[in-house]
Amino acid sequence: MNAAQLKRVSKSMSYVLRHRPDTIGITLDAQGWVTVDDLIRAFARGGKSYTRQLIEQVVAKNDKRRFEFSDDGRSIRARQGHSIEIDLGYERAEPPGVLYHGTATRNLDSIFDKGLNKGNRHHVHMSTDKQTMLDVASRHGKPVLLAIDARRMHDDAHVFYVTGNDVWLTDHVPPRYLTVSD
Ligand code: HQG
Repeated sequence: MNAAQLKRVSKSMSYVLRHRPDTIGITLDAQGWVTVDDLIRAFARGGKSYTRQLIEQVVAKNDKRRFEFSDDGRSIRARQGHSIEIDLGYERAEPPGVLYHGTATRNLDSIFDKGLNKGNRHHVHMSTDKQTMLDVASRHGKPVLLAIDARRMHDDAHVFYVTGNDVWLTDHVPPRYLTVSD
């Protein structure tokens, strides 16, 4: 399977595991899990013959480690990015001093007015990795990197969560903690 094909499988997995499990007739449990067998059967009903081996490949090769298996390997879920109500059990954590968020330049006025909002997602997404955040920003338009004074936010009692893959989450970033980064 080539990279483009794996990406297509990854996208259809993202869609059902983060947003619309109902479209293939599955339900996720409260923590977002579904058994791999149920997922495979549901895809098959819709004409997509994904094997366990293929799904394992997607989980292992995914650039942003979007998916994870349960410890016993029987179930699978998306690690973040849901629009449906899921309790992912993220750990509250003390953030590094500075985090980055990539956005499109056309959003800057609004962001420096209202702060970073979570939009359709459950949290604002940030990372220590500038390049990843620039790549994320490029999906939206001309990219620009924002530095977030996470240390000061933390000191001011804002809550941060970390996922297993250097994605940091918070509810909202007020403008006073933001600067344009190089
Ligand atoms: C912007 C990917 C105007 C925000 C990546 C962003 C990421 C505002 C867009 C993850 C705003 C929302 C998340 C305001 C925020 N005014 N624009 N007040 N506040 N915005 O896609 O952060 O590929 O929902 O800057 O890895 O781009 O899905 O969020 O440009 O970690 O696995 O509104 O998605 O992961 O866009 O991306 P998104 P995002 P996946």
